[in-house]
Amino acid sequence: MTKPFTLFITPSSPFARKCRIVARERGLMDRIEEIDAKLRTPANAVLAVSPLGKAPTLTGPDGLRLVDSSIISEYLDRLDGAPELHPDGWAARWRWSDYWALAEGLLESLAWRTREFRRPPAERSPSFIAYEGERQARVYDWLEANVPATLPRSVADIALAIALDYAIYRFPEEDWRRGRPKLAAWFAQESARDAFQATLLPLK
Ligand SMILES: N[C@@H](CCC(=O)N[C@@H](CS)C(=O)NCC(=O)O)C(=O)O
Repeated sequence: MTKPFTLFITPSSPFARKCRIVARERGLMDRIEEIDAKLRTPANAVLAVSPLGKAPTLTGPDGLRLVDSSIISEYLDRLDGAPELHPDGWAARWRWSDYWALAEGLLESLAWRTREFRRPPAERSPSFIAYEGERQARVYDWLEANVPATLPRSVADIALAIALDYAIYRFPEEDWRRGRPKLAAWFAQESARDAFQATLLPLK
C-alpha cells in the first residue's frame, strides 16, 4: 500500500534525523515512506520537488511540500491534533524554544564545519574551522552548567541529543563528554530512547 507522505532523508543527515525521531515518537511511520535522496548527485530525488535539493523534505496529500526540518517536525507533531513535542503555553513555549534555538545553532555550526572538511585540503579555511570549533566548545560548556532537566521534554531535547551525537560522529577526537559529566549523563539518558536508537547514524 502506498503511504501518503514521503520524507526525503539521508541516513547521516542530523536535520533529517530530527524529523525521523519525531515521526517515530508520534507513531506516524505507517504513513511515511522514507527515501534516501542521494544528495549532491545528479540523481538527487529531492530536486524533483524542491529547488533547494536538501534533506529533509516532506511531501504529502493536497500538494503538501515542506523543506525545513523544524517546520516538518512541528507539522508532524501537530498532524493528529495537539502537539506533544512542541508544548503550548506562553511561558513554557519561550523557555524551551530558546533552548531549541541553541541546539539548532550548534547543529548548524557542526554541519558547516563538517562541510569545510569536504573541500579539497588546499581550499579549507583553518580559521573558519577553528572559529566554529570554539563556538561549539562554548555551547558545550554552557550546557554543562545549564543541563535542561527542568524543562518539559520537547523537540529541543531531540535536536540537542542529535547535535551532540553528530559531534561525536564527525569529531570523535574532540569528544565533548570529557570533563562535562552532567551533560554526558543527560545525553546517555536521552540517547537511550527507542526512536534515537532506531535512527543511529551509519557506520563510516
Ligand atoms: N536548515 C535546514 C538544513 C538542511 C540541510 O542543510 N541538510 C543537508 C543534509 S544534513 C543537505 O541537504 N545538504 C545537501 C546540500 O547542501 O546540497 C533544515 O533544518 O532542514
